Parts: sequence; structure tokens; C-alpha cells
Amino acid sequence: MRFADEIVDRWFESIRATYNADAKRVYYLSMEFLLGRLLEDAITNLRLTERVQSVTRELGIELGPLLHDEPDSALGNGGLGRLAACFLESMSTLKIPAHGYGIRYEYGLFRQSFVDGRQVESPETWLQTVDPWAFERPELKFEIGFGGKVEEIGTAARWTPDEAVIAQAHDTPIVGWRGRWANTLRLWSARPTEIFDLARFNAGDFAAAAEPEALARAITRVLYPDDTTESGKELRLKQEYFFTAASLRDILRRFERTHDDLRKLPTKAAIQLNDTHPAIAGPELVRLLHDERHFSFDEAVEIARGCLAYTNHTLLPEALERWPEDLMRRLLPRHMQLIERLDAAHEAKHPSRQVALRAHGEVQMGPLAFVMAHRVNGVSKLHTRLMKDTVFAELNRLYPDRIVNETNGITPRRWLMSANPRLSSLIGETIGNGWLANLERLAELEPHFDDAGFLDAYAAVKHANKRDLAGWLARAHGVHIDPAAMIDIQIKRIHEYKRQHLNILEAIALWQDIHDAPNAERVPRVKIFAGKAAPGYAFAKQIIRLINDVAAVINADPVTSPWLQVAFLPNYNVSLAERLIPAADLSEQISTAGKEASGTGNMKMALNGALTIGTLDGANVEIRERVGAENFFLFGMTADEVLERRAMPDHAARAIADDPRLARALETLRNGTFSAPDPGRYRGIADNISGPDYFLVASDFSDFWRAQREVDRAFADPARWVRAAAHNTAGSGWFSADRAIRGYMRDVWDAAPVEL
Ligand code: NBG
Repeated sequence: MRFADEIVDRWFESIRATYNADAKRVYYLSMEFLLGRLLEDAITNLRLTERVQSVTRELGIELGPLLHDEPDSALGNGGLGRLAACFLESMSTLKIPAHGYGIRYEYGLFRQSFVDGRQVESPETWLQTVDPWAFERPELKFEIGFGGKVEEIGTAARWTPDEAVIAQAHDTPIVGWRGRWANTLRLWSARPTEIFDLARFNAGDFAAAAEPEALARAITRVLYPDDTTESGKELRLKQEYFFTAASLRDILRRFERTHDDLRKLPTKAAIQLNDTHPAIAGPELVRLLHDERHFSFDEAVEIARGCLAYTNHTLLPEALERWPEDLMRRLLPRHMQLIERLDAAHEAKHPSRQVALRAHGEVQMGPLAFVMAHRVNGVSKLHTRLMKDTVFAELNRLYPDRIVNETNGITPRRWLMSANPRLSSLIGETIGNGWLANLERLAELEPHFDDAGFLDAYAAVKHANKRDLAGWLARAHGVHIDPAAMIDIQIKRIHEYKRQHLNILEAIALWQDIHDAPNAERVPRVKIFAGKAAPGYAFAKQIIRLINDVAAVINADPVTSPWLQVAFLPNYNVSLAERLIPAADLSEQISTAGKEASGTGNMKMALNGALTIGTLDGANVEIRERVGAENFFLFGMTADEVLERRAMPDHAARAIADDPRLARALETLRNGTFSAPDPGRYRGIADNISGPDYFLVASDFSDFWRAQREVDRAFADPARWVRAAAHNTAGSGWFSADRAIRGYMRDVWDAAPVEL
């Protein structure tokens, strides 16, 4: 109880201090917050680890298993949701008054298991146990409408929805490092406006009586399990409007409690749109100001734009949200009118129309977010450049100062201090603990690389982490590995652009190579995969099955298994990441250049002393600059070369003709080597790689193989490897989420910390 009091005290103090200072607040609107487990985070940030350990010891309880009992609330798909969670922690650490706003999904991302190597999805029922972190706020609710009629009154309008639900707030405190400040994550759940239709029930129509309740609750029932793929679900548009509208009303309510001039809103509220999911915030805020508070349309747009900023997280065309105009008109008739008006205003000003907010009968959420934001940012240097050159080229010409770059970051409290206590202690003994609040101080480790013992201690830490992982793999999955082997890890959503199939093809080629020369000198390697495929993404699911089938054959092969093992671990989530990352030797970041906006797993692994094998994509580019090119295994085409190569007819056939190793590996997919009872199973993957091969697996294969053998040679020299690993840790300080948040404060939010 004392523990909860401590958090709540800080929380209230932070809120009071923000009111007293009348400080500008940051509002982070995101469909996803991938928090993972919170107890350890809270204990760490309040620096109570030792006290809690001694209490649990006294009670005869082991702390580790206790921490693992907490359900991992998977309210996100991948990097985008985890970034939002790291940013919340960082904003609390930096004492920036901030609120996260999102949805309290009843079911988080599905739970993944394998049956015969195939992904099977089951519901993630995290709310079946009590969520001890959330405080229900029954007094905090808003009615959110859909559909209905619009009555024009001059240029403004009165919207009368014909359907309504209640958005009800649940608050979770997010404690910053050292527990000095706590911000609020406010998640909305949907409730019916009337609980129960008694008349219908009494008339015997029980199902109909329950209908409004079921319809309302459906809105916050599930997290859509899509990651960078478009989802055309009507319910998803409802979710987006539901949480955005509730959040904006809450923001205005808070402002109006202490201010009367809404023209000042941009000096008190920075509203960040995490991807286009909350992009309806533009029209909604205009509606609240113009229709409900009687500002002129132009003034309403100006105020809204002064508050709003938009982060783009992907250039994949299928992931840029578009909504059919008919659907938008049916669900949100007033918003559709306002979008038409914004579009017309834009067209009048810039008759080229190449940046239309509407095209082919659809509302384009990217351009809509762009025109309604005063800043638009990409999430790595390369991604931001590509945004300017491609999707937003026209808009960038019209508004050349609007796009800025804010390279992603990760919180070192979770991803180094809690996840890797051994390395944290070694760092603390060597340079003190200043790195926890200023991660760039990790650079101070470098002069110690020549001290007697430092690199040995560093190697010992990695080895101990690998031993822990080996023990857990044996216990939890019956997978037996040698902790001295190279731990080679690819953990992320399964997607063709991320190229897990390139990685497994290389494993197949290596397996064949070992058979060719069983007595050659080699380093043992364990290839670990984890990640979920969207349930509707058949190709990605085939890749999972392939990896599992390859693992079964290779692991059972007595000739090769001393050198090569493959494991696909089910149900990747934040907790599994925390287990794997500290033990990684090699981090696979092998996306087709130009496709991965940033990546954040790449940062977590580098920070924990894994060497990256990677393309010049996303934040890999900046990681390589920071940790040193000699401590990074680069391969593959650049983003520009990718475009040239793709334009070449027969690019895949040529690559295969030039590399017999690749041809032979592909042959195993065709002849049923890994799918004996069903030889045709992987013909589809083989045909794709040797045919259209949009993601250029074939064309990058030879260079990937070359780089992997360079990895082998480096690993065979432990002194060289540990030095390179330590350079990765020392050079990763810049990837702190604190640095990223300071960038947003300066370039986007114009916000400052509050002193307590
Ligand atoms: C993802 C990108 C990653 C990036 C995260 C966080 C989406 C739409 N995008 O490369 O694929 O690291 O966002 O910015 O999930």
C-alpha cells in the first residue's frame, strides 16, 4: 500500500505543479501504447529495488517470478506502440507535463502459438485479472456521436448524431526516473449511453434489450492486429474518432477551466498525432471551435494548426490511411463537410491539386494530417529525407519548413537498467550512474576499454546473460543451446520488407555449406526468431511456418547441429524482448533499404552490446555513424540502388544465376526438403523470390552471405568482438528517448519542463 501511495503522491504533486505554473502540456494521441509489465518499471524508477527485494526475501517470495506474474498488457502491435510507451516514461523523467491518450482495448494483440509450425492466434485477455495500475474515473466521461444530420447555420453547423456512446476514462500513472514526476496515461473505454432498455426487456425481447450495450462495447473490444497494413474496417474509423474526440474534449475542458481565450490554446497545448490514426483531430478541433464556440472557420483552422503536429511512421503505401468518402460522410457527416472545405481552401490557394486531401473518392489521412499540423516529422534521418522526396514532396514544396526529423529513441531505464542489471552494474562501477539521466555519458566508457579487466568483465556479463537465456530456453521451450555459441537474433513483426525470409535462406545455405565441408573451422551459431504476423497476411504466415519447418530439419541434423541451430519463439512481446536483448550477440536489421522508417529494436540491441548486421535503412544509418563503421556489418543496396535494381527486368533471375549458393537454397524450397509430406508448400515463397521479388531478397543475398561470413570471422576472435560490442554500448547514448523528447520539445512542441 505504501508503494501505491508513493506513486499517487508524486502524481498529485505533478498535477498541482503543472496547474500552479500554468505550464504548456503535451498531449500524445496514440492508438497504441505497448507498455509491457509495469511493476518492475515502477520499482526501478522509484529506486526501490533493494527494499522490495529485502521485503520479498523476508516473506520467502522470489521477486523474479512475482514480477513475471503481471500480465503483459499488449495494447499495441509493434514499434509504434512501444515508442509511445518509451516517450511517456521519458516525458515523466524530464518532468514535462504530458498526457498519453489512447484506447483501453479489452483484448490486446492476439496471443501467438504454433501448431505444426503454423501461427495460431488466440485472444489476449489481459483484463481478466484486475488491472491494478488503472484508476477508473467515473466522473470523467464524454458522449461521442456518430452519423445523423447536419443543419447549416451560416458557415457553421449543428450536428445531431443518431448514435452515441460514452467514453469513460481510466488513468494510469507513468512514473519517471527517480520517481520525482508522474504523468497520466488516460485510456478511454466505450459504454452505452443507456445501460439497458427495460421496456424491450419487459416485452420479452432480451437480445434487443442488450443490443445498445453490445454495439457500444464493440468499439473498444479489440486492438486491430495490423502493423503497417491498411485496415478498411468501419469499426476502426469509429475507434479513431471515438478516442480522438474524447481526448480533444478533455483537453478543451482542462483549458477552459482556467482560461477564457481559446486563441491562446496553442500556447498551452501541444497535441501530437502518433501516425494518422488520430488525424480526424484536425476536423474535430475545427468543428469544436467553429460550430460549438463560434470562431470563424479560418481562425478555428489557425488555432487547431497551432496545437497539432503529426508524426509519420511509414512510407509503405498500403499503410497510409485512406477512408472512403461515403463511409466518412455516413459516420461523420459534419467532418466530411469540413474536410471538403479544407480541401477547397487548399485547392484555391494551390491550384495544382496534387496534394488533394481527397482522391479517388477517398479521404487521404496523410495529407489531411499534414495540412492541419504546424510540424510534421519523420523518425530517422533517412526516413525524413524520403518523406520529403516522395509521399510529401508537393506539400514540402508548399511548406518547406514544416517537415522536421526526430530520430526515435528508447528509454534506458527499461532497456538497460531493468532488462540488463549486470551490464548496468558494470557501467555504474566504471563511470558512475549519471548515464541513467544522460545516456550520452556512456561514451565515458571508451577510455576504459584499455584498462585491465574492463573488457573481460564486459564479456563475462554477456556470457552470464547468455547462460540465463540458455537456461530459460531449456526450461520453457525444451531448446538446448550452448551459451558459448553466437546468439543471432531477429525480433520484430513478420513482414516481407523486414525480410525474415532472407535470413532463413542464409541459414539454409549455411546448413548446406556445413554439409559440403563438415570439418572446416566454424563458429557455432544459434539463430533466434520471434514476431507475430498479421492474421490476414498469408505470406508472412508462410514465412513463420517455413522457419519452423527449417528449424525442425536443421536442429535434428547431427552433422550440422553443433554449428547451427534455429529457434522461433512464440508470442513475442515486451517481456520476451527484455529476456532476449541482453543476450544478443548479433542483431539482424536487414530490411530492404528505404522501407523501415526507423526501427527501435536495432537501438535496444546495440545499447546492450549486440553488433548489427544491417542495411543502410532507417536508424541503422545513424547507429552505424555513432558506434563506428568498423563495429557494424553493413551489406546490401542503398535506398537509391534499390529503386534502380527494381527497375531492371529479371533482377531476381540474374541474382540467382550469379550465385549458385542462392540457387541451391531456393531449390530446397521447391523440392520439399523442409516439407516432406507436402513438397509444394514453399513453392509460393520460392516463386516469389525468383520472380517479382519486390523486396529484393535475391539481389541482396550474395552480399548478405559475404557479410555473415565476416561476422563469423569477427566472432572467432573474442578480443576483437568484445571490443566492438563495448563500442556499441558506448556509442548508443544518443538513442535515448530523452534526447528524442528534447528534440520534440525544441522543434515541435515549444514546451519546457516544470520545476517541482
Ligand atoms: C513503425 C516503423 C518502425 C518505427 C516505428 C516507430 C508503424 C506504422 N511504423 O520502423 O515500421 O521504428 O514505427 O517509429 O508501425
